[in-house]
Order: sequence, then structure tokens, then C-alpha cells
Amino acid sequence: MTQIAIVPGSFDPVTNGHLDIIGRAAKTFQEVHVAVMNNSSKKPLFTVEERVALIHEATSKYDNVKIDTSSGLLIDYAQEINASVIVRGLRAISDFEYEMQITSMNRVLDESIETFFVMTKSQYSFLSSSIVKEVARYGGDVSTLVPPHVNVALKRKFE
Ligand code: COD
Repeated sequence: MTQIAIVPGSFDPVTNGHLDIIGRAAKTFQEVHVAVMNNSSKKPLFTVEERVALIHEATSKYDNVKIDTSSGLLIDYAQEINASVIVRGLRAISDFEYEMQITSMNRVLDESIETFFVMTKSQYSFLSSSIVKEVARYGGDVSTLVPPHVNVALKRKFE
């Protein structure tokens, strides 16, 4: 049976930190679904379609990575596509509490789906989509933190 893993997130927009996690998941699992969750509590800069297109371009070198979207519970989506693993990135201690909360809740909803954590590379440990947007908004250089096409998309948004 193909082992399917999900890398869920907001990806608003995708950063080199996300891509590091997606790349390592692609090496580890047979099939990886990057799930752009349409999380209603956040007001995104990029539409779901824009976020999907940006991730598509950034992950085209992987044959086993697919990009999907979902607006409901992550666990419902995981069950829908028969995924057995959720992959999350861990940056600093500050991520731990939030991750523990959602992992525990997801386990209550379906204990057969495991969450695996991948420790970020140290050069990305400070990196988040929010910090990238904040810097790009005021014209700062984020070209080392996101792929070139994401950098262009950010510049267009803040023109
Ligand atoms: N280095 C490594 N990993 C990173 C980095 C980095 N620099 N930056 C982000 N990551 C990781 C994050 O830790 C996360 O694992 C992933 O990349 C995506 O990050 P974000 O910030 O784009 O996405 P999140 O964390 O906001 O996504 C949260 C979800 C949308 C997945 C979550 O809210 C969700 O599952 N929503 C659906 C409703 C639901 O089922 N909720 C859970 C039950 S409580």
C-alpha cells in the first residue's frame, strides 16, 4: 500500500523553510500531498489559487509531490485521501506548544494518523511567511528566504 503523507499549512506564501520540509518529506514518503488549508481565522495575502500556483512552481522537480487544497478539518482531508502521516516542521521551542495542541487534538479525532516532526535547518529557524510579508511590505530584500518567483509575486502584491 502506498504510504501517503500530508504537509499541511497556510503557505501564505511558501518560503524556503517550507520547501526544506517538503523536500525532506518527499525523500522519506512515497507520496506527499502539500495541503493548502483555507484557514478561516487568518486573512491571507495570497488567494488559495495563488498559493497553490506558487508551491506548484517551487516543487515541480519532485515526481511524488501533489498540491491540494482543503477548507475543513485536516483529519477529514487526511481520511479522504487515505493519508497515514501528517508532517510538520519545527523551528524553535515556541512552535512546540501549538504543535502539541493540534497534534493531540488530531489524535483525538483519529488516532491512526501519526504526526511526524521535521526539525528545520538552522538557517531557516527564524523564518516564517509572516516575517517575509512584513519585510517585503516595506521594500526589504527577502530574495534569500523565498524562491525567485515568490519574490516577484511579493513585489507585485506590494507595488
Ligand atoms: N522551517 C521549517 N518549517 C517551517 C518553517 C521554517 N522556517 N516555517 C514554517 N514551517 C512549517 C510549520 O511548522 C508547519 O509545519 C508548516 O511549515 C506550514 O506552516 P504555515 O505557517 O504555512 O502553516 P500553519 O502552521 O499556519 O498551518 C496550520 C494549519 C492550516 C495546518 C492548521 O491550522 C489546520 O490544520 N487547519 C485546519 C483545521 C484543523 O483541522 N485544525 C486542527 C485541529 S485543532
